[in-house]
Amino acid sequence: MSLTRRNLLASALPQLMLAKKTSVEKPHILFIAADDLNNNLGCFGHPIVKSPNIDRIASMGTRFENAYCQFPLCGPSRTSLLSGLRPDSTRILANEIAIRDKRPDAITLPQLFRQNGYKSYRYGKMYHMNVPAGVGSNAFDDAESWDVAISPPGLEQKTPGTRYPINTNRGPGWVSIAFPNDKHEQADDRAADLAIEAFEKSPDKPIFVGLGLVRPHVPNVAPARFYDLYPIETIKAVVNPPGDRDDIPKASEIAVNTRANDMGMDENGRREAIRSYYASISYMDWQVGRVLGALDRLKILDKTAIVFWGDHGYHLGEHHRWHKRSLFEESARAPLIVSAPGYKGRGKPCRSLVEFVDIYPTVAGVAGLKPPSMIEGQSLQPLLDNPARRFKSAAFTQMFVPEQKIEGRAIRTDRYRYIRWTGPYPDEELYDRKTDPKEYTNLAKKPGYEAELKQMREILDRGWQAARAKV
Ligand SMILES: [Ca+2]
Repeated sequence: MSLTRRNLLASALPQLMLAKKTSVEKPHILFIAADDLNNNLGCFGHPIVKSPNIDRIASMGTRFENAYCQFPLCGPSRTSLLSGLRPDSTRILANEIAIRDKRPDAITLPQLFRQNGYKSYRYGKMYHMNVPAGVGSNAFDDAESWDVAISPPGLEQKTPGTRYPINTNRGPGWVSIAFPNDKHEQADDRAADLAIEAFEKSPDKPIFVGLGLVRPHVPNVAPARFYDLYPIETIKAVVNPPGDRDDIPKASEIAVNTRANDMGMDENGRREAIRSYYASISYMDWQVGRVLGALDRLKILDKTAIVFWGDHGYHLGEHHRWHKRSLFEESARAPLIVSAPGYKGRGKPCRSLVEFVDIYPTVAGVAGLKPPSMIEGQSLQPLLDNPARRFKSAAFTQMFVPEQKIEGRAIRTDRYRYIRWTGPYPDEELYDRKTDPKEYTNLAKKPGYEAELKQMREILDRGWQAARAKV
């Protein structure tokens, strides 16, 4: 009898303790954005990029292997994910437009937290900020989102150091600089310091901290020790098959803003550009690590929900592109990692299709907040518990070129990527990712794919509502 009771106690006790330990009703929110970051991170399987701190967030939470931004450009993507509204609803289809200009009625994610007793902080780039020219400026920010908002300045392309030849004349931002020490002269340094100070001042009362890092956006400025992680002889340039661009629609090439011919870089320049992008990723990751270290030191890591995202992907030579603004996988897909106290899918990948509009209801949900009915995403909380669960049947990404009124709309299903271009150069693209994961062969230009095209057109026409997850 007593033995049974002891066994019962012994088996129940750890579970009770676990339940108590992990049920944080009102967690701190650490909401980290990186700029122009694609999925070239260790935790997403990159063979050489070193990102130990972001990998640590992934080990505590769920990394979304198939997360898609709604618009592959800073301003439209950020206003969409921060408002929970798709670009068709924000009507922000270009940079340099503030959310209130188009949607004064929006309740942004940090604003929702403010309405529910949280103090919200923004350090660095959350909404659109031109980099490098606008670093330090508050233009296009949203006053209603933050109690405290600081855009630290930085030396950016004026940083003294070794300049590597990336061999391009694309403007002052396109430089690669290794500086000799860790002197605090970059915007991200100060932004991370301020985030740390915010947690130090409020360890017990939960706060929402938006940390907006501007790397790995060009200029690729980083301490030399991060360049040293990537000896140039280990860097391989992308090799595209001959004629790859022959079946890419004209609208698609215009949308990437003429940066589709390797930006004039020779192979050495391309390798240097890749290397400096990787060095910038590791430098940005180091800033993330400084903030995680503060959460460790303050003993609040297990009371903090951490969301890490890049605003859209980025081409490093695929299809000869060095840019975003593309509806190919490398530009539409972006990193998303969510770690929140109390969920079971810790350290696991989630391969289900998710969209950046889903970030809003997820972050609100892990803090027990109810999002406004206008938002257009779905909470990923079921996937934080069970990453193997199926979610959406398609993810939607769109693009717009105001000058020529070119509109592109892409869907990603489990198997295919389908893109429709309308405007002066109407066209279609279809890629079978099962047989062509690099999206080199546009099947819309080949006979024999009528059934697949019909199906994809229907999914695009039915829209995101029909692709929603059944939860
Ligand atoms: Ca091609």
